[in-house]
Amino acid sequence: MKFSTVGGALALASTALASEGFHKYSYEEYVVMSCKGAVLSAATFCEKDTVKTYKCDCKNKPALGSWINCIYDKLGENDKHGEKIVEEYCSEYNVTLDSEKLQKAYANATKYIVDTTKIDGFNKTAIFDTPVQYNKKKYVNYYNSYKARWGNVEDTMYLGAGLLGYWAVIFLVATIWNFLNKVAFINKAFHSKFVNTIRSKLSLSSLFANKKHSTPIQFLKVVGGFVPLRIETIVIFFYFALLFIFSGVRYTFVQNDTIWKPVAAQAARYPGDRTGVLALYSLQLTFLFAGRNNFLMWLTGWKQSTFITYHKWISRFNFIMVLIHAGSMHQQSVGMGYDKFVTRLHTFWYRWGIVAAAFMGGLVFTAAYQVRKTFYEVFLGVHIVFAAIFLAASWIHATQFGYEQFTYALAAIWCFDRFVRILRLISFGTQDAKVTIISEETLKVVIPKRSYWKAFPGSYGYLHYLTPTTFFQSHPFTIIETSDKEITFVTKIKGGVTSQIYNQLKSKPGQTGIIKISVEGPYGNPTNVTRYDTALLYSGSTGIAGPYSHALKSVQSGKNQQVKLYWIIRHWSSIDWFVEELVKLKNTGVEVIIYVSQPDSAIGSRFNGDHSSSNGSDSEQKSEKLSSNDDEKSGNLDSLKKQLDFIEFRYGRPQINEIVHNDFSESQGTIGIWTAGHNSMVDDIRSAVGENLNVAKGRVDFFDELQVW
Ligand SMILES: Cc1cc2nc3c(=O)[nH]c(=O)nc-3n(C[C@H](O)[C@H](O)[C@H](O)COP(=O)(O)OP(=O)(O)OC[C@H]3O[C@@H](n4cnc5c(N)ncnc54)[C@H](O)[C@@H]3O)c2cc1C
Ligand SMILES: NC(=O)c1ccc[n+]([C@@H]2O[C@H](COP(=O)([O-])OP(=O)(O)OC[C@H]3O[C@@H](n4cnc5c(N)ncnc54)[C@H](OP(=O)(O)O)[C@@H]3O)[C@@H](O)[C@H]2O)c1
Ligand SMILES: *[C@@H]1O[C@H](CO)[C@@H](O)[C@H](O)[C@H]1NC(C)=O
Ligand SMILES: *[C@@H]1O[C@H](CO)[C@@H](O)[C@H](O)[C@H]1NC(C)=O
Ligand SMILES: *[C@@H]1O[C@H](CO)[C@@H](O)[C@H](O)[C@H]1NC(C)=O
Ligand SMILES: *[C@@H]1O[C@H](CO)[C@@H](O)[C@H](O)[C@H]1NC(C)=O
Ligand SMILES: *[C@H]1O[C@H](CO)[C@@H](O)[C@H](O)[C@H]1NC(C)=O
Repeated sequence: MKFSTVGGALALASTALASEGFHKYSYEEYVVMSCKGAVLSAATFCEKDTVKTYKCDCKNKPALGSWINCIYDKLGENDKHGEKIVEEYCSEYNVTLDSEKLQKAYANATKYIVDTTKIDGFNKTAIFDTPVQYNKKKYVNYYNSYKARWGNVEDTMYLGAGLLGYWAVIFLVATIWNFLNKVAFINKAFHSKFVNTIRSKLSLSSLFANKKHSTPIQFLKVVGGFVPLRIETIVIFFYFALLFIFSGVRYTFVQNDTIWKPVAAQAARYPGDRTGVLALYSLQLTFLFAGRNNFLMWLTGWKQSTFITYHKWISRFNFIMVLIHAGSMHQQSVGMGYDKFVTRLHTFWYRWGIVAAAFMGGLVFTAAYQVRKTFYEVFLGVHIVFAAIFLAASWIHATQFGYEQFTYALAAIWCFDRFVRILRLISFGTQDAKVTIISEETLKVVIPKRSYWKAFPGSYGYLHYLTPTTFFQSHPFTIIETSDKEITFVTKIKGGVTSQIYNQLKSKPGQTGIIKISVEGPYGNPTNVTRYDTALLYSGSTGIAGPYSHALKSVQSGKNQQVKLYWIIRHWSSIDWFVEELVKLKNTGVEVIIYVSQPDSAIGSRFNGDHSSSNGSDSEQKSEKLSSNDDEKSGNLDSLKKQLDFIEFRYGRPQINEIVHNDFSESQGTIGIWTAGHNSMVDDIRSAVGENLNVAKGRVDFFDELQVW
């Protein structure tokens, strides 16, 4: 058989596959297909007959007789399953056959059948008109070749399902744990030395001893990123191992392959098919984990940043898979001759495959930490556009081979997330928010809300400032719900949208403005502060939002529990933007401790002599006045402390390990810890919690509410 025939067969095979989608071949179907080839190797009955078309076999009597003779020989006479397949194949050519007709054809064929090998000088390519015995050696070649090719595809489907199964098991365990934990406080039992050791070495631990998880690592100021927790690393590692193993096992190579004669073409094709389809499976996870409304967050209680971590790593592995796929397929094309490669290069599906791979590479590299850190919005825009192009390109490419269902699923996952996001925005509606710059470092955003829209402590929402230049951006901030009628965000002024709003407001009277906004939320997993005998809330800067909400919840619930709220700030003036909230904790059981790491800093305008004008337009003049006079400052400081006499002030940066150790040893019963703040502070707390588990008298649950991605 010539290359062109192989190529034609291949093209037809892919078209056949495309029209059918994934097709599981039965033993009988392999026999039916192989018999066709084995008969064609013995004699020719029609002009232009090929091994992949069945027109001749369905319409030409001796051809049909020879074919069914082979099939019955392999499957036994009157095998119904084999007959069904023949009937199916022939119905495509509008030839209606049934069991009776086939048996008749068989009976007649056996009367006249000849063995062409016994005919001297038999011309195999000349049209012949008597039924023939099939070529037994060729039958084996055909059978093995089909089996290797389609068996690999079938294996790939199972292996792909296995990849998803790996995650399914993890999610199942996580879900059961999450719900047991919510229904009954089973965790109480888990406070033995053994469990604590596992927790501190495994589930609570950062990957390396440097404690870094929320704090990015960086090499040479160019390469960098966030390091997964140790437990996350294990999950990722085993996934990688599975991909590695699944890409490398269960290949059979066939001597005298009838589909791809050159060994290189065959050897490259199997891994090519394998990695391509495994990537399609794996991509489902990539798309699912990237969303804000991923139902697995709700089931497992894991936070969004955990899923983003997995999203990143799975995507990196996928890119490697796609590179192997592309390389193998290129190798296979070239292996079948340079012409074949050129022909393929001119097909739309080959080209869209290249486009998909290129944009996938673009996605991985433009998502590098340096890009996200410096140009978050650019990264996001590029990520969305590239992902859309990638999806379209892989859709077109996969459709050619009947794998388009995978891309439907990807599109559905993405659209669903967007749809829910829109619903959430509609449910919040647009509101006039009062936005105030306080202490030149924070925007305080107070937003009226409808009463049916309810947040919970620790929840966050994506804020849209509906101004012409910013409406399309959405940034996550932690929700403080102090009453049924409004929510508050305290947002640190950084380089992006927060500084745009800052610039709009800084010259306004009182540095305040009314801005139309919308909020997409609430997101996050509710945690129950009242469930613990002791609640330890460690926060820094604007990270106070979550821990404060938990403290407030504890107060409102009236539960008699020990609550300690730490707030670590750099300057005295930071108190200005949170004082109204803090005052709500006065005369409650909540112990509030504020660390001011730069105690020499100036007092904010709020406590700067004239207490009445906290929101006056003259605040700027006041801040100039601040540090001018030490005596005045100490007077103001005294007055600040007097007004906030329920708060304990401590100077300097705290020793995190020390506070955690002391708090654990002083507290009774079960402990819940919530934390958000500076990245390195949160990393220190995580490590301190792990180290001190045995110091605590009861079970300790740790809720790291800082999310970075
Ligand atoms: C769940 C969650 C809750 C948060 N709660 C608060 C809070 O209560 N108060 C507060 O001050 N900050 C909070 N943040 C951080 C806040 O989202 C970013 O500081 C803010 O998006 C920066 O906006 P920007 O345009 O001014 O920043 P830029 O100067 O453009 O970026 C600064 C950094 O913020 C991060 N960032 C920017 N945009 C996003 C985004 N859309 N999603 C995730 N990260 C982003 C990037 O790492 C970037 O390097 C929270 C973050 C998360 C993920
Ligand atoms: N859920 C969330 O994901 C979420 C919620 C709210 C806020 N945030 C983000 O969290 C961040 C808040 O922190 P920030 O960056 O604005 O903080 P910051 O002002 O830089 O630091 C706050 C205080 O923490 C101290 N501190 C920092 N690291 C410490 C450590 N390892 N041990 C002890 N003290 C330490 C600092 O002391 P020094 O002065 O000595 O450095 C400073 O007093 C913001 O970036 C905000 O956007 C995220
Ligand atoms: C079979 O019949 C259908 C309907 O009559 C027709 O559309 C189709 O083209 C036919 N196929 C072949 C291969 O003749
Ligand atoms: C075999 O048959 C084909 C087609 O009829 C013809 O072109 C070819 O010359 C024949 N070969 C021999 C050796 O007779
Ligand atoms: C039986 O086979 C012979 C030889 O191919 C053919 O001439 C004849 O028409 C066939 N008869 C029937 C009923 O199919
Ligand atoms: C929180 O825990 C307390 C004490 O175990 C319980 O009474 C309360 O119902 C819980 N609240 C929620 C919302 O689960
Ligand atoms: C803010 O200033 C206005 C007038 O400028 C005043 O009416 C209002 O009471 C002040 N608010 C607070 C909280 O001081």
